[in-house]
Amino acid sequence: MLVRAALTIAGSDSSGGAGIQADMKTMSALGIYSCTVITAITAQNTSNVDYILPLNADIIKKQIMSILSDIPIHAIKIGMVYNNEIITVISDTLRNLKIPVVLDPIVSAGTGAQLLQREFLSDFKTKLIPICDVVTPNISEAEKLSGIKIKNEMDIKKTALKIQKQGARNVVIKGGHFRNEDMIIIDTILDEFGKFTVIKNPRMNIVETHGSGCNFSAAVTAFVALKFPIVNACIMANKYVHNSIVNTLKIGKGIPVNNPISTMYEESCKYRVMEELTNAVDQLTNIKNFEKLIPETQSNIAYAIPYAKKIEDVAGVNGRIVKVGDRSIPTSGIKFGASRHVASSILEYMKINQLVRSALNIKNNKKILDKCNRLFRVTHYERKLEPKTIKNKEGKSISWGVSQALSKNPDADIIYHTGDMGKEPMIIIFGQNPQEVVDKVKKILNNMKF
Ligand code: PXL
Repeated sequence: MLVRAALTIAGSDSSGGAGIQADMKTMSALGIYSCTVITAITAQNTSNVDYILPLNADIIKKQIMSILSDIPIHAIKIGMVYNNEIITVISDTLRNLKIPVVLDPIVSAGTGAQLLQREFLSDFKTKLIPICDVVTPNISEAEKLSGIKIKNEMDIKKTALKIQKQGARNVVIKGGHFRNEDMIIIDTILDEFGKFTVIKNPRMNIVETHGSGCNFSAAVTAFVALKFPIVNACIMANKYVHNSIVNTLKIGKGIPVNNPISTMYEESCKYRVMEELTNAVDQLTNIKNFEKLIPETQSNIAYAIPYAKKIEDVAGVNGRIVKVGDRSIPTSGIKFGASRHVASSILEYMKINQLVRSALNIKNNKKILDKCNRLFRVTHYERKLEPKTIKNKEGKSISWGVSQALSKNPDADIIYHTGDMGKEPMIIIFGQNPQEVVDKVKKILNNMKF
């Protein structure tokens, strides 16, 4: 396999969320092979940086030379540099290379510690900014580099122009820390032709995520290594990091950690979910007498990706599995977000057991329910007892019912209700995957006489 490689020159973060560790995850997730040069070792967790050990110039230079003498590197990222010795050796070693350089001007950690000693800011500006193709400061880093206090969007543009004058070809100022009234985050790119591009994202309800800056500059580096022009690389990296912030992880006691693997993980899970569900629908519709279990409102079978949070994370038959004479057929293919009711019941079940990710609704009559009671762990809820406030909220009835039923038996295979005015009685069969659900259907039918 032909893979393009990039190099990150950065600090090690023992908590795994930022620095070298974030860069490797991000680049790998974007299909880039990552080589690493470690500049400093930090002892830190999600609350504090406890210790910093900067490495000496000699070992930093040796790491860079080892890699460059062997592996074709298509882009280089510079992260934490800490002191003048490190700044100087990187600048001297990279100065005459023809490889694009992305510079993340890291001054301090999200948890507060100084990651560039204050007295070396001017060395940083004179030795590293002129050798980079793009520099990616956040608002406070941009203020420190430029000496401008940023109060509005005009100031952001002024600041970008000033940093460009210091020698950076392109400048991206990340607006995540910039407070404006309309809850929009603005990232501003100033390219080498003097053109501004503004990227807007809705602000999320997250104050700080550990590693998002590293993920962004690593993603820009990966896209540059893939030969995208800098502005496109920044736009793509912005989208990528936005999704990794949406999926942020509360892994320790301190600030949440950015999750750059999440996009790739979700996509690979979606593929497997589609395959397993398609196979289950094939099996179901070929089971003799399955149509006898299909209710008036028809059936659907659904399957959620791990850690599913919303209806769109759950796949189902686009339409329903319908009874046609003595056969059952799916009206259409499998689609994410296609099922509302069955998907809501899975999402509710997953709140108490993340492993139960599949379900199917079938008809509820005495004969079928008796078999279920004999064969499985069954619980139920009364739709008639549903509070009015919930009834009035579109899509909330099922969640309410499933949580009521599971409070009586949190290990149930089956949840049923006996209906209400205009609501058909229903049975929902749950399982960890669609195959388990299909096997439960087979068991019910094998025990029934027709
Ligand atoms: O997010 C900036 C950063 C970069 N590099 C290292 C870090 C941090 C933040 O904590 O620890 C090594």
